[in-house]
Amino acid sequence: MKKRVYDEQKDALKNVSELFKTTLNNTSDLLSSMESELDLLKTYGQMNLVTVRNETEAIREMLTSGEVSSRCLKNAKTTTAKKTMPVVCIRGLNGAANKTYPKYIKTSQFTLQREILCDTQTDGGGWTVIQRRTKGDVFFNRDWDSYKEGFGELDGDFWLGNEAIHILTYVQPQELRVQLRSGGKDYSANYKRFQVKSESDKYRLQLGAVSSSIDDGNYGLSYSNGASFSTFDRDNDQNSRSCAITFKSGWWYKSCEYSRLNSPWSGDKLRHAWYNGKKRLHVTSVEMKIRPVKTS
Ligand SMILES: [Ca+2]
Repeated sequence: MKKRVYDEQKDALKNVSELFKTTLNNTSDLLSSMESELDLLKTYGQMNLVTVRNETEAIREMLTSGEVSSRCLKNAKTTTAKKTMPVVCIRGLNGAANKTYPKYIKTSQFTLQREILCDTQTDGGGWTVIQRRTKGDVFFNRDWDSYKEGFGELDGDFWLGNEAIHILTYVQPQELRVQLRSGGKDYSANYKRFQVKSESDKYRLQLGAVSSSIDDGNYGLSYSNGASFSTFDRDNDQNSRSCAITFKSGWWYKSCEYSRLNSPWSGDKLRHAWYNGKKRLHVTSVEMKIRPVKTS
């Protein structure tokens, strides 16, 4: 009898202790999320200040040079309003609470007026997925406007959209991770900086240094550094023909490419979709994801 009571008390204590541990973990996660958001707000505040300063300077120049017109002022104002702070995926939701969060969660993105997909676990999490090819059920040979707006569903294959990617990479410096599966093996290429310029700059790609076994800085996506985006209806490449028509997909082509991760599925793979300097890899799944560069 005594032993039973003792065991029951022991179990009860154990449960309380477990509960306490979970609560502590959750609180710690919440705190680190809040910390990240504070950092973000701080960065955004500084960026806003810079924007206001630059635009004040531009308006002052217009006024003193006599070039001012109501149209110029209106344009300057529209541009500022568009670049408001996006909500981004938060780092640090993994670790001790690995089981609490699924690998992918959707978050409402108010600036972009859509949901975004967050990868909460890969290398510390905090990634916004901008491209995914895993099923092959979404048509990727689309026109300029489709690539601008984005297409597909977050649960399957999709392209987030060049305008959204531009805004996300304009507001804060971002890093890029390309994850691909080839020949039953997983590879990743991490780029220290990733920015997509505005539509007037043809969504030009700017990449930083890479660390990867499948991109040595000359091949893979690195080759596309500085390239404008092209689609079958907008030939912005450096080839006499249209690379987007040849490879049936929108991409950052030069003349033409060492990566084409939006190309059509052929059976169960994207054939020859990545050149690593030695050979062309067939890709059976790919994800491209970005997150703000750590400031500290
Ligand atoms: Ca061309």
